[in-house]
Amino acid sequence: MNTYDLRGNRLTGVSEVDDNGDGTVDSRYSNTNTYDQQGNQLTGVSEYDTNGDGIIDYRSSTTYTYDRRDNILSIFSESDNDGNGTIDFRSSETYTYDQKGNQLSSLSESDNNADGIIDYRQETVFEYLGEGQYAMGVSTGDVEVFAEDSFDSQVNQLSEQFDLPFTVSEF
Ligand SMILES: [Ca+2]
Ligand SMILES: [Ca+2]
Ligand SMILES: [Ca+2]
Repeated sequence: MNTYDLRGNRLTGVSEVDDNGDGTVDSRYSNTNTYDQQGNQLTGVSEYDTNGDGIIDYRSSTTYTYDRRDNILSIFSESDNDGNGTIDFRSSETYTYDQKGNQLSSLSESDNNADGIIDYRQETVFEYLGEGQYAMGVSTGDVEVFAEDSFDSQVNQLSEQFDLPFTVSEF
């Protein structure tokens, strides 16, 4: 059971499982999404009734934001892992880009027990070398802000060069 908007984006999806074929639903999963005018997903909500009693046992929601070029700026997620109405987990991803739309950084943070204190953080920075290659620095743990113009000691610079996983402008 899925519904779609005029652009073909999936608005809702529901799957029901009858494990033993007795005609009674044993578990039910639903997903509801919203989109902006450009077709970018704005929100997504997932609900899971693991025992088919009609009471949601797991719920998660995700919110997305974009810049004017439709580059994704942030993803915020939170989940209620036991269906008691209290959020148990939060995470966020935030991204920055240069003028050409090349990704410059991404920051992942998660609060694994939703107590307001970040438990995990990873920041990734990209430096473009031209001809479709870039260097990437990844920092985990207690990250401090590091200089824009260099990879300092808090960042493990990878000497390898990677083929770009996304489209960039020609240099
Ligand atoms: Ca249930
Ligand atoms: Ca909860
Ligand atoms: Ca925490």
